[in-house]
Amino acid sequence: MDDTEAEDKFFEVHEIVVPHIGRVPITKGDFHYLPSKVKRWLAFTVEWFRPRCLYICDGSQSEADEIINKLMERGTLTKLKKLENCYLCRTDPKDVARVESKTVIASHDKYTTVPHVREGVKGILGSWMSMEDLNKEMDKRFPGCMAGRTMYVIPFSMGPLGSPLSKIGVEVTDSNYVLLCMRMMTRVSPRIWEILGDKDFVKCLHSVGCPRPVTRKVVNHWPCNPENVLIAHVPEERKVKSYGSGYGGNSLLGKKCFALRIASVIARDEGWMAEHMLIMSITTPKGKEYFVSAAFPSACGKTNLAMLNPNLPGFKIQCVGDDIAWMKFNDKGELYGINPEAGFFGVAPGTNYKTNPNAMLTFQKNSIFTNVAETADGGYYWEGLEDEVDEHIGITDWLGNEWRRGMHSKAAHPNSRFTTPASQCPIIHPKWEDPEGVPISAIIFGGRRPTGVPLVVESFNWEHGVLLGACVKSEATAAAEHVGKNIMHDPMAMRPFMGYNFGHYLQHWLDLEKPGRKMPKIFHVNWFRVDEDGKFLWPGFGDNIRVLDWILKRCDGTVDAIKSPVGYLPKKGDIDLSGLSEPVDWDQLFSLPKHYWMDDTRESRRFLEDQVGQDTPKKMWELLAKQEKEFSSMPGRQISETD
Ligand code: OXD
Ligand code: MN
Repeated sequence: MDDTEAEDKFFEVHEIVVPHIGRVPITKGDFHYLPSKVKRWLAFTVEWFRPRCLYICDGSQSEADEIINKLMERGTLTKLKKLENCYLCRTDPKDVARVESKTVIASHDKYTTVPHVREGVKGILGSWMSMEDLNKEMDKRFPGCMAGRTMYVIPFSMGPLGSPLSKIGVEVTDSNYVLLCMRMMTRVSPRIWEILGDKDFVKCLHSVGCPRPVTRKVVNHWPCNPENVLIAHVPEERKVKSYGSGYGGNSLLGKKCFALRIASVIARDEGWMAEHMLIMSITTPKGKEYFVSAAFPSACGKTNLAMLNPNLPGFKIQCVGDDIAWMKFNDKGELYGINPEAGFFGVAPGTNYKTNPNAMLTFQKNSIFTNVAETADGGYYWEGLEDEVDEHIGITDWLGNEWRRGMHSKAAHPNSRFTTPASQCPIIHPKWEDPEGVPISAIIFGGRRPTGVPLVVESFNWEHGVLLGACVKSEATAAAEHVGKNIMHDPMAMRPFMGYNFGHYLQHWLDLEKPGRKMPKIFHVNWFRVDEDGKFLWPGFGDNIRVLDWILKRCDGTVDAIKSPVGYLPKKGDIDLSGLSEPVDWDQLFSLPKHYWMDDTRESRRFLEDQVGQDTPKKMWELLAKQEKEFSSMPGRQISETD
C-alpha cells in the first residue's frame, strides 16, 4: 500500500478517475475495499464500457428494495399483490430464452474447445470462435455499451461462502433485473472482497447493449439488443463476455456460463466435475439416507425430481440443488457434491401443486416471475394451473394481452420462469450449504425418450456409465431457441454447456476412476416412454420414488438384476408398484425392441463419429461394439425377459 492509498482509507471514495473518460461517480459502495486486482479490472472495464456511474453491490435487502422500487416505477416489474414481495417481469418478446446459436467459446487452439467433427458436419457440442474474432466482435459491441447507464458491480460466490469447493466471480452488468436475480441465484456479499484477497476470480462482463441515447425501440421497459446477442466464454482467461440479452442463462452469468462452461474447464484442470445435475437426498423408511445426483437435459423435470413428493410411504426427500452440481473426490476416495447456486430458476409452465408442491411453496414470497401470465387479483398463471386457479378470474397473458382459457395462444411463455431463493424450499436439506458438500452414492442420467428406452437401467460399471451419459438424448426444449419435438443428442445433458472438447471431457470422466476411489453407480432413467396411443407408460412425478428405491437397493446390493445388452434391468417385482392408481405394463416399460436398439446403437456410434471423431476415447468404441454385437446375436424381435 503506498502513502496515498493509506490516506485514502480514511474516507470513502465516491468517484474514480479513468483514463480517457475522467471522473466516474460511485453511487454506492466504497472502491477502497475492493481487492487491487478487482480495482484494476474495473478501471479498465469502465474505460471500455463508459457507464455513467458505478454501483458496488452488497447483496443486502435494502439494496434489493431500492432496485425493486426503481424497476416498479419504470414499469419493468409489477407487484403481484396476492403474494408477499413477489414481482412479475415481462421481457421484450424477442428476449425469452438462452440463445445457443450465439453462444461461443473462444480459445487459442480450436480443438481444446470443440472436437474434430466429420468433414461437412456441423458440430453441436460447443461453438468455437478464435480469440481474434472474439476480440473483433466484442470491439463492435462493448466500447461505450453502458453509456448513460449504471454499471452494477456484483461480487458473488458460487457455493457456500468460503467453502473449499466454492469459486468466486464478479459480474459487471447494466441490468438491475440481473442484479435482483443474481442475489437470489448466487451468494452476493461484501465478504467476498475479503475472501478474495489477491486471488483470481472469474470475470463476468454483461451488457444489455442499449447505450443511451437509445436508438432502438425498447419494448416492455426491457432494454436488449437481440440482433447483436453474443455470449462468449474465454475459459483460458476465466472470463465471460455477454452482450445483448437480459434473460436467464444469457445474463445471470454465475449459472450456465460460469458454473458449467467455465467451471467444467476449471474442474478438468483441478480434477473434479462441474455438471448439469440436481442433488437430492432420499431417506428410506429404515432411516438410511442417500444422496444422488441426476443429469437431465433442460426442461425434463429436473426441478420436479429434486423436490419430489414421494408416493411411497415412509420415504423422505430433501433437496440440495436442482440444476448444477460441483463434485469432487475427497481424500478417502468418496465423491462429495455441492450445489453452487443459491436459488432456483425454474420453468414455470407445468409446475403446480400436483407436479411440484415444494416448488410452489418455495415461490410464494420474495420471488420474481418472468414472462408468466397474471391474474386479475394479482397472482401468477401459466399452463398447468388450470385446476388451481379460479376459472372465472381474468387473465393477462405474458405479452400483456387479455387471455381466456381455450384460446389458441399460450398464457405464459413456454420458457417463463420463477426465480426464488433455495432457502425457502420447505424440503431444502439442512446440509445444502455444508462447505464439505454431501456424499454422492449414485449418478442418474435421463431424457425424454418416447420409445424404446426402459424405465431404468444400471450401467455395468463406471466406464459403461460414461457411455450411458454420452448417449443421452431428449426431445427438444423451450429453454433455448429450439422448436418441435425432435429427439436431440444431449450427451451428459451438457450439450449446450460444454466448456471444452467433449471427447476430452469423456476422457476426464473415465480418468476419474482410480484405485481406492468409491465410484458411484451410474443409472439411466426414462419417465417418458409412451404406448402406441402416445399415452405415458409410467405415471412419473411422485411415483418416481419407486425407481429411486430400486436404485438405492442396487447401491446397497440388496436386489439382483438382469443383465441385458444395455445394462442391468430390474427383475419383475423388484420395483415397488403397490398402491399405484393405475396398473403399469411392466413388459412394455422394460422391453428392448431389437431393431430399435440395433438402430439406436448404430446411431450413437454415428453421432460420436460425426461429432467427436478422433477425440472419442477408445473405450467408447469398444463398449458400443460390444453392445451392437450382443443385440445382433439376440434371437427374436424383442428382449423383454425381465422376470
Ligand atoms: C436451465 C436450462 O435454465 O437448463 O436450467 O436451460
Ligand atoms: Mn438447466
